[in-house]
Amino acid sequence: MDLLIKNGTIITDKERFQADIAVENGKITCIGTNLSMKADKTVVATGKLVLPGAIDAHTHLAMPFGGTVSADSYLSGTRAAACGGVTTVFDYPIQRKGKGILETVEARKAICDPEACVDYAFHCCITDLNGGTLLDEFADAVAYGVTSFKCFLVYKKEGMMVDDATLVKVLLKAKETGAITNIHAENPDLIDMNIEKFLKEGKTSPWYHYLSRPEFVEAEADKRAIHWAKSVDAPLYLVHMADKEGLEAAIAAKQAGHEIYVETCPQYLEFTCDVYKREDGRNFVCSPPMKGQESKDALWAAIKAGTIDTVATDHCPFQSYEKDWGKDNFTKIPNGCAGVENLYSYMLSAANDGLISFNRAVELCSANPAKIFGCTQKGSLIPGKDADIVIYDPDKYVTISVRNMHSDYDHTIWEGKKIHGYPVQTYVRGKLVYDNGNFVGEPGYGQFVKREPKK
Ligand code: DUC
Ligand code: ZN
Ligand code: ZN
Repeated sequence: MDLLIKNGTIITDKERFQADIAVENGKITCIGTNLSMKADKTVVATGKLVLPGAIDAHTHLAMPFGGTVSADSYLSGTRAAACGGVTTVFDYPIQRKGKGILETVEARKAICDPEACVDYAFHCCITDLNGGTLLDEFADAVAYGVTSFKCFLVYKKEGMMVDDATLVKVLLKAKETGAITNIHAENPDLIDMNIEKFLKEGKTSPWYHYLSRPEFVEAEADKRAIHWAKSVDAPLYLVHMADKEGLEAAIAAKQAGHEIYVETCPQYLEFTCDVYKREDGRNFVCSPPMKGQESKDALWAAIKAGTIDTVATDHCPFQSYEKDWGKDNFTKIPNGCAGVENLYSYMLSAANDGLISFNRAVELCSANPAKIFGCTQKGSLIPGKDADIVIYDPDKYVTISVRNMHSDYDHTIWEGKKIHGYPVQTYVRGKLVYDNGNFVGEPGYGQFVKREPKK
């Protein structure tokens, strides 16, 4: 046996029990009480929780965007992930006009593979169907292990937006091939109209980033995406939901029996649009922006009620000097914030403080993303699965600071946030990658997760 974790409290999405876990060749081989086999390494987890590693289903590493490239490489982003108890990250390669899906994915994989410190998977963003020929590549992409595609309903000027016909074609082809379509929903025409108006009026502070993309701008696009998914009976995953009206529409569609999943992010659970009035408001600029208190309350209610399916981060940090490009014009601020290292501890802290159960935190951050996206070896602690394991100290207090994070960015929106309980060790397929504040993993250890299509 390679590893024996003794006497921890095991938490899955459904259960809580005291047991030992045995690991060999990267897999969980046995879970039981008083396991006595010989192991190369024994870890005593008395008083600690033992959890499945988190899956951050939404990151943008080394992403060319906003006139620059996001500040975390595959190396630093996955190093930070390991230190936050995230054992798999999903990244979003962007297929550009004239390019193929596998061509796009393989180019990113070539960069990611030697750098990844945790396991990784790809959703592929589709921006152009290349006259329809790209649709013929979906089945190959699915066979390769990329079983989700993404459409942006925004970012027209950036050449990433798709029109409704393209969206419907993607929805249908994804359904036919056992894949799922992810959507970034905001209405681009309304955003452009608002931006033009505000800039003409000299309204250039980050507050106008929010006012150019308020609640109803997201809600319209959410509802449009839901409408098309329902109309063609295709599965849909709404990324980074931040508004109450869209959330209610998604929940209504789910409850009517449609296969619709909702993701939100810690920043929408923690902050409101008031952050854009702060002196450092530009650091919080991301899209969609944080919304008002009513939306925040609705998101928490859905987290508690079980109607949100996943929490992921949209991790896309930029350095301060890049955020400063927008000091006098909010449209020049690169969109995105840090989060991958904070995801699991944030949701587990909410559990520790009694807002949700630990089972629910595990469901949102690990079990559900594994199920929705076909990571059959991930997301739970049972014999036969990958030994992606987090040992968590519920009594440890950590105050987040850029100084104790493990990314390459120079500031974080989470600065000063107090976290109750914290991961003390992270294992990826049985290998220790994080130990009590320190990264102890290895670039290149992380593997591509070949995912299974829907049946
Ligand atoms: N939103 C962001 O804020 N950053 C990256 C991409 C996105 O959609
Ligand atoms: Zn997005
Ligand atoms: Zn994103």
